[in-house]
Amino acid sequence: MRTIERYKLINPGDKILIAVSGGKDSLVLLHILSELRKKYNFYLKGVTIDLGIGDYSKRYIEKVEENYEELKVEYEIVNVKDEIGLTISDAVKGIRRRAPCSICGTIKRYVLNKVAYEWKFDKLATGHNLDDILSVLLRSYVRGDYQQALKLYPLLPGRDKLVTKIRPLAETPESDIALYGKIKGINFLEEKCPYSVNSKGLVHREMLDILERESPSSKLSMLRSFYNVYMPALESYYSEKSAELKYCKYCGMPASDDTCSVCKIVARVRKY
Ligand code: Q46
Ligand code: ZN
Repeated sequence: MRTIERYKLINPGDKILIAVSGGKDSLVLLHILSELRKKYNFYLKGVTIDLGIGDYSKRYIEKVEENYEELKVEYEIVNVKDEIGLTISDAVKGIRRRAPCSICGTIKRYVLNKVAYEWKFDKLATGHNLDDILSVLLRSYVRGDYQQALKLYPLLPGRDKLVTKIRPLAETPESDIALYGKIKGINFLEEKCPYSVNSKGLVHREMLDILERESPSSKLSMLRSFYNVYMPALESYYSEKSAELKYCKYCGMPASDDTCSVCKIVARVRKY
């Protein structure tokens, strides 16, 4: 509630689509938003992507369905193959040199935005937590990709076919989410995705944990100083350089050049 109110994430009457994966963060967020529906007066619907990662997909879909039904939240399961013509396993096998989670992340962001736009939702809520956001921030700092870091705010306003994104758990550490899930007895999938082994970002998380242990509340103050001090400076720097929104010539969705990153993945796998 503190994050929702501080960053004005929800307005009365909003239609909010929540992306639920079956893991603890998105399921905890589902339970919290479901409980807050009356207080903030918004409509909530869930969406889960069937990524086509073998039996793992079947197991997380079962788990999310149990939770949606328990909370009486309307939901839809969207099959990634119906949306882009490929499963995540097809894409990962077809592009060996790119990390699976990078391919999957690009595709998931695309599909979630596309359905939220087509279903006319005001906002798309995701379960990214404090540790997720700081580890991306650290990676973008290492790579010098500060434009990426500008997308890490709890509220990312949409425009045209880009739906507004909200991250109500942006200031909540992963450990608090795990504890909340345990206390509330939330039934989530403990099994990890088969592609998550060796995924990047673990070392950044460990560094952040060391920092927090040595100096408690470092994580939150690091995030707040980024939002309050560095972000405004970066925004004014990049606003002069930011290009107009372009559209993909194949699917019509927003893109940074004439082909969006998902149509590029599809073309590489299909070897056009
Ligand atoms: S589903 Fe996709 Fe995750 Fe699996 S391939 Fe990686 S990003 S780990 S949250
Ligand atoms: Zn496209």
